[in-house]
Amino acid sequence: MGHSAAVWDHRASIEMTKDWNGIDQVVLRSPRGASARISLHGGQVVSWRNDRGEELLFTTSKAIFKSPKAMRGGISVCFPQCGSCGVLEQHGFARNKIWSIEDDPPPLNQKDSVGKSFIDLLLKPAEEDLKFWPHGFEFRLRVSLASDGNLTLVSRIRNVNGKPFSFSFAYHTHLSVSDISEVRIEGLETLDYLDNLCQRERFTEQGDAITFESEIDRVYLSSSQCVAVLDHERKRTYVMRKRGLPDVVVWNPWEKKSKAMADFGDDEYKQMLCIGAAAAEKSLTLKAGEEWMGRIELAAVPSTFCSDDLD
Ligand code: TA6
Repeated sequence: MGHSAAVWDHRASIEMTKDWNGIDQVVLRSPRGASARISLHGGQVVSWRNDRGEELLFTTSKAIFKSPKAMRGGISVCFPQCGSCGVLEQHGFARNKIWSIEDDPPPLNQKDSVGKSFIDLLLKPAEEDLKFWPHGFEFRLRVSLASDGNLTLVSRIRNVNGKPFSFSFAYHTHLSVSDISEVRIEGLETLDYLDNLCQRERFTEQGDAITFESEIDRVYLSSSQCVAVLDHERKRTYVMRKRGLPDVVVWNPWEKKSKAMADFGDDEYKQMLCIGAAAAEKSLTLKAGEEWMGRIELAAVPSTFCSDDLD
């Protein structure tokens, strides 16, 4: 398998491996020992570890690693829709497809290359996708790991069709938390949100921070570029910085729904928070030849981090 010139420079920190279905996975490593594992199934980040080897992403113990369904956990890419609508599968087909490694992607910002180990993935529509979603696109996903262990995902979606098309998008990020009752999110307070548990009715967030005591399934609208998830018990704060993605999905199924999901442990909702940078409320439109970019950078820092640090 070939690698682009930039990847080649970082070759020592990239390994190829396979999962138990024989699907390729790419493992990125930082010099200090942080790592990220990316599956070609869905372009899904299935593991992200800090330099102490601690797993930062949640994966259900009941995961069904079977094509074409995406495994529940990690970071999954929702495209061409976030949610369920029309004939397309829930959260779109991108997460259920086998991606390829791209040898020579169009150049990206230096910030997303220099000093990082990274991999470039590519998804193009298959014949069967065109039956349900008849739009020519090229979806490039770069996943990179910086020397400090920060993880960045950059998605570039190009319209290679003659006609415009619209889509919605999300990075569904399943964070590993100590106990959901001990977690709070800062950076979404005072925002309007659509409540998926109330037919997407619009409400305004009243609390100082978002805390959890029951099922939640919301899309917070037009947030700032930085959102923090504070895990008191682990003394860890996840910081998510986003670009091109106005909204934030917040989901936890809580007890009853957990029990109803075949691929989720009954009590696993306690250890999981799904938070997703998204373009969900308003769809995005690309004219012929246009490209859209959506980026997230995730950091896991000690909880001495202060919410004043949010930009
Ligand atoms: O964005 C939240 C949500 O759409 C929830 O409604 C919930 O169903 C979740 O995503 C998981 O979806 P999935 O298709 O992965 O089971």
